[in-house]
Amino acid sequence: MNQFLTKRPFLFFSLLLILKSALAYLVIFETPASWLWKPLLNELPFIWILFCLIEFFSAKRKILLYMIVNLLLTGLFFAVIMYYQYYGVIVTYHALDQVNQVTAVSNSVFSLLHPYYLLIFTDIVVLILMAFRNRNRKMWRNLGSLRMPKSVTTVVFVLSLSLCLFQVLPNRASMNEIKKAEEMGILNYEAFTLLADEKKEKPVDKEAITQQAVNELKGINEPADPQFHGAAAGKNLIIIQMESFQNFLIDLKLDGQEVTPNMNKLAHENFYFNKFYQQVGQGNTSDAEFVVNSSFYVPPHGAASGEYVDKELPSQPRLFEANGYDTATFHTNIVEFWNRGELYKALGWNRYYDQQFFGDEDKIFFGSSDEVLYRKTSEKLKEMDDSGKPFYAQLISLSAHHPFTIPERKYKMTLPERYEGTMVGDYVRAQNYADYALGQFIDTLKANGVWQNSLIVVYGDHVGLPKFSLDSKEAGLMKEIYGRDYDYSDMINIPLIIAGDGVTSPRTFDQVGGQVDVLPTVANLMGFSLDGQLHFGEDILNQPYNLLPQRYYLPSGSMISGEVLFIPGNDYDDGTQYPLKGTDSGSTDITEDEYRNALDLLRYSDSYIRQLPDREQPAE
Ligand code: GP9
Ligand code: MN
Repeated sequence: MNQFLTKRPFLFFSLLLILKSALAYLVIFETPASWLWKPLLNELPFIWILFCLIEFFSAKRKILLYMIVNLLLTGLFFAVIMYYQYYGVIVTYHALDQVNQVTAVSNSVFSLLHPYYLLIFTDIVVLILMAFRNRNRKMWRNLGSLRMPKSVTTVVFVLSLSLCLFQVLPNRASMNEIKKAEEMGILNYEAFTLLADEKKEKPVDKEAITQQAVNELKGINEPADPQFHGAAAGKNLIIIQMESFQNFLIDLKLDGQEVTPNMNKLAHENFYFNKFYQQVGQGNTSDAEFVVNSSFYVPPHGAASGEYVDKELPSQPRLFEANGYDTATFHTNIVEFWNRGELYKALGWNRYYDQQFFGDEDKIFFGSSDEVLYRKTSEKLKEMDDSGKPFYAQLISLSAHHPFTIPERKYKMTLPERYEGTMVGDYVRAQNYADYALGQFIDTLKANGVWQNSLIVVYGDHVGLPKFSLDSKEAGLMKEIYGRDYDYSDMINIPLIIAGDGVTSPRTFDQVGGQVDVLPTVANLMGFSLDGQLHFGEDILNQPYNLLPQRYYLPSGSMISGEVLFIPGNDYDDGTQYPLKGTDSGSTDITEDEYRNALDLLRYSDSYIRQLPDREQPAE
């Protein structure tokens, strides 16, 4: 090996990096047959460009440079694999603004770390050890003299560069990021996203972005006399955002044991939407807070709490305040996480309660347990209710957070043996605990009278069990739960429940809805006018048709409408139509017009927000 390494470092390191890219391809792309030739064709040219540069410019420390490039590219492949395992996304430099949160989510990161992925660093450890062995030192030092002939390097360089351009240029307009990375090659894709400044895209003129234009794109008409208008007028609004709560939990029984009895009861005694979908992006929980409270879509890159917070956002807290309400939001983590302090100002909340208020009593993961969240919040809500001024309060639960390994003292159920030690089992048990805590909250509010004065809205913030994170045993357990393979549309399916004494009755709605629809639906129930407040969601108590653009957790250009989830290929024509699972009626394909309209809606939302006036910053 020594000989090969020292005489032919170009080939030696090429071989290593090809094997590493093959591992990434095996994990990420669903085309196992191509796992070896694709990396050869797609990754090697980029690697060779770097290696040629070393050959051109370095004499003395050549091996050291090869080792550094090897380390950097290995680190990149490793990050890509790990990130994909959690989010199903090819990570790019855009995720770097999340780095400061990596320590906070370190237990999530470690739970995803299959030891076998660490093998990707084996060669680096071995090479470093070899370099320090005494008898090798001299040999390493002399390597500078061994250069590839300049003519060969030049030919390889020009060929590699041409091949890279040949892979990047035809695929740059591709809609679906995973396809794009597969066609371009992962390294080319990384370089391309870094160099192509997508913010340059010209925004849609703000004069053109009207409610009428949005409604036309969505193909809806607002009824003159909507049902349930003002049915909850004068009530408080309490919105509970449940961490990682997916819809399959509703009515789930494991060997006869009900997992979420309180949510089930709430769903069956009230309005329950079972075809409701997440619309979050990189900002996860905080994006769900943003979408629900603004009725805008998440930005093309980054978290809304990073991208949009300089703006004075038209929002649900502002709408309630304008109608005489007090507003407050409650979460047991610190407010700096996800830059929420700024997000809350942009959304116009009157107050927030974070770790400073909840303390660190009974901590699970980032903050106090859901039991503490609900207990302390219910006291506050009681005070607010007694003040005579109606309120809008949002609660963000936290205990059922990835990796779902809640402490044993919080176990409220016994898992069937086959679920023990799996992420599916841990997830179910954490949600069972979250449901237990929610049950206490409901009981307290019913006992102290706040429940009777309030409209309650409950939904899940986002997926807890990404399809990409499951090993084969866990995929088997999901199959047992669903009675079929667990698929994309299941993954992003969350429940929405609306409950209010004298307002709701037992009823399950099966039209499609998404987080963006909460604001207009609630506004109608409260009897508030949305004239002059642009919203991309719709009142799902009055609109049978919906069109929900998706991004991030599914490739850009994905969308749900009718009975179908559509995921594009490079564009519409090579996309895939996935009938929503569990729908009996025949599904009609999503049309190209609907697809283009969904993309326009995303552009409209982003353009509108970017042209809003900046928020007034208080003088220092
Ligand atoms: C912590 C919470 C983390 O405050 O937002 O949840 P996540 O965004 O990772 O789902
Ligand atoms: Mn979350």
